[in-house]
This record gives sequence, C-alpha cells and structure tokens, in this order.
Amino acid sequence: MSNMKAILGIAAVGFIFYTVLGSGGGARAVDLGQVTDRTSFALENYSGFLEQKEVTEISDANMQEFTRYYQDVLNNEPRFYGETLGVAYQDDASFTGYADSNDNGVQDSDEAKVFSVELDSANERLIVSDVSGNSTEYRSSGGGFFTGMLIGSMLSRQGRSGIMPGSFSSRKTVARSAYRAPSSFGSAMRSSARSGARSGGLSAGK
Ligand SMILES: [Ca+2]
Repeated sequence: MSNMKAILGIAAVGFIFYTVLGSGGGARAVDLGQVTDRTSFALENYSGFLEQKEVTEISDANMQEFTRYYQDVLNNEPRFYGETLGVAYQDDASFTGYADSNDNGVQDSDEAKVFSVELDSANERLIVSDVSGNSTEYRSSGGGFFTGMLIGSMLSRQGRSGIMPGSFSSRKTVARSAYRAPSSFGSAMRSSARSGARSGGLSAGK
C-alpha cells in the first residue's frame, strides 16, 4: 500500500516537473546553433549595410533598425522555434532573446527569456547561451568582424556599463562545430533551416 503511494507520488512529481519545464511556464529548448548562425548572419549583414550607407556613427535608430532586422532573421522561414522570437538590446550590450508569444515586439512580463548573446572582445567571439546553461560561440573566420562599427558601438556600450574586456575569458563554451541541438530537433530540420538562413532572401536594406 505504501509502495503504491510512493509510486503515485513520484508520478505526480514527474508530471509537474514535465509540465513546468517541458511546456508552459518556462522557455522550451532552443537550437543554439540556429541562434548563433542567424545572429552572426544578421550582424555581418547589417555591418555591411552600414558600410554601404557610409554611416560614420551608430545612432539609437540604427540599433533599433538592427534589432528589428535581427528579429526578422531569427523568425525567417524555416522557423526553428515554436514561438516568435523577440530580441532586446540590453544596457550591457548583450542581446536577450525571448519568446514573444503575443508578437508585439516587447518582452511582456509573462514572456520567458530563451537565449542571450554576449560579446567577448578579448577572445573575439560571441557567446550564445540558453537558460539551461548550454552555450556555444561564434568566431569570425574572415577577420575584421570585431573591428567593425556596429561591434565597436556595442563594445562602447559594454564599457559604459562597467564590463571589462577580459570579463568573459573564463566562460566555457562548446565550439559551434561541436554543438548539437537538443535531441527533439531533427538533423533534417537543422540543415534545411541553416541553408534557409543563408539564402532566405534577407535584405539588409530598407
Ligand atoms: Ca510580447
């Protein structure tokens, strides 16, 4: 009898655990590989756009435009997340990705954080993390990425918030090439989504 109670108790706890972490309440697992690829794509493309426009100083309007563009890239077909993703540019120059359930471009109080993107200038990488402690990174192969104006503007903002260049040096990440998305994502979806992000007709111009 008491055994039966214990089993039922475990089942109940398991069910609550699954309900809270698996669906409602918390953010669902995200493919950080997709986030990383699309984030670097958006940053590189928008940097190129600014260069083309011969912009010499990044304004707030530029950052707002970039944020909208970045959101478009994240939500571009094929989708890799169950809800619309929103992005908020933080005072420390990190980006917070959140589940924008009502699709209004604002992180409302019931909308959970999904990922964050931080700039590690000392090691020339972007650190991309989810809320479960997984992280991967982006390192530019072409060089020049970290000397661009957009990244420069983000680094100034980071400095103004008191973050030192070496602050991220001890942060461990899984290399992008070694990162594997949570098992619920099929490899077919992953590869088609990646090619979609590269060739989805995204325009940096407005
Ligand atoms: Ca919202």
